[in-house]
Amino acid sequence: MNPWEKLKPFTKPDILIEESLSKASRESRKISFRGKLETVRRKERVRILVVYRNIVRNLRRSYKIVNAYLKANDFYKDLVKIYFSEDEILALRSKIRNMILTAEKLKEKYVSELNESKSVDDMGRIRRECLGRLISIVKRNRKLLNTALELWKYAHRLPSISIDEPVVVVAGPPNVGKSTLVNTLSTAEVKVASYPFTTKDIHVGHLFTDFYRIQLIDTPGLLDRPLSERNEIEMKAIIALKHLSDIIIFMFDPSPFRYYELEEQLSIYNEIRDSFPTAIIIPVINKIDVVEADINKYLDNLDVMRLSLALGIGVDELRSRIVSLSEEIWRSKLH
Ligand SMILES: Nc1nc2c(ncn2[C@@H]2O[C@H](COP(=O)(O)OP(=O)(O)O)[C@@H](O)[C@H]2O)c(=O)[nH]1
Ligand SMILES: [Mg+2]
Repeated sequence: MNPWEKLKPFTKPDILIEESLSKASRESRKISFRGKLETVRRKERVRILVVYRNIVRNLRRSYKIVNAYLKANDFYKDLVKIYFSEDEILALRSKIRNMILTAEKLKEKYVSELNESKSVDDMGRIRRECLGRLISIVKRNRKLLNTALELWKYAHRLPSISIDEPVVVVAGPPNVGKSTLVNTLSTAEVKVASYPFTTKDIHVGHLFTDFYRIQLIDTPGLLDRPLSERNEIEMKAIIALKHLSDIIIFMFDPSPFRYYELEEQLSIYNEIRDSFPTAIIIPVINKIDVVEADINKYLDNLDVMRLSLALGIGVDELRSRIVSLSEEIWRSKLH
């Protein structure tokens, strides 16, 4: 599952300072009069505590966001590493932890000074000094905190895919029927959800059996072209996909509308098969209702399943094949 999915963002550093100060003055106005010295002491203490709490609450949230990286599985780690380096994340984590510790120490120090102070002027000075130092923690680390926010923005929208359940990835040339297949096999109760995945959207549908769930993943624009045509980000996304692909369905398109000639489709197939050495690959030919290209000439040696999603031919057979292969995968994941 996506470890960022349920994490909340935190207030932007620039807004955080203003927000904390105005909360503090609002709270301090609620203090009722109980003799001059004690009233001032209580007001100043509230101002310190409110600013402290607001800043630390946000720092803790940012810590959780960064720390979630350490709990993520390799699929999510690889996706995050497309845009953030691991060193950067680890450094961020320890810096945020230090910021929290520093804020705690400052609060302790100044609150106890305030408790011992005997003059109104002193109390004002103590509060100003404390708030100045608390605020400067945020100001000095504005860039770091913004990076943590960027991480959240990117990571919390990554698809929610469980590595404990079988994953079937659908590949093949543009327009072959990949999306149609995912929609056809996905059980009706669950809508196919679309998630931004690096720069593309991926679609995740589910196929339910009596005991377990199979995740069907359509990756538009990712596994549909020769490797040489993919940019660096796409290559990294493909690497990330390796961690979770148990089964790959590769679809060939022999129809008059084919995007690539079969020879080329075969070389894309070979590339994908070689890039995902641990996945079970199922080659299928779709659109047999409108075959035009000479399939046998190119795909003779492949044990392909013949399919027409348009006419519903071969769908049950493919579903059974996926379910029976997935069962073993599911059992092995249970260990
Ligand atoms: N003739 C025919 N058309 C199909 C078949 N399966 C899908 N299509 C059509 O092919 C087009 C592309 O399908 P789509 O699922 O969007 O392909 P994708 O780009 O691989 O996701 C759509 O117009 C589908 O209706 C089929 O078995 N036969
Ligand atoms: Mg599609």
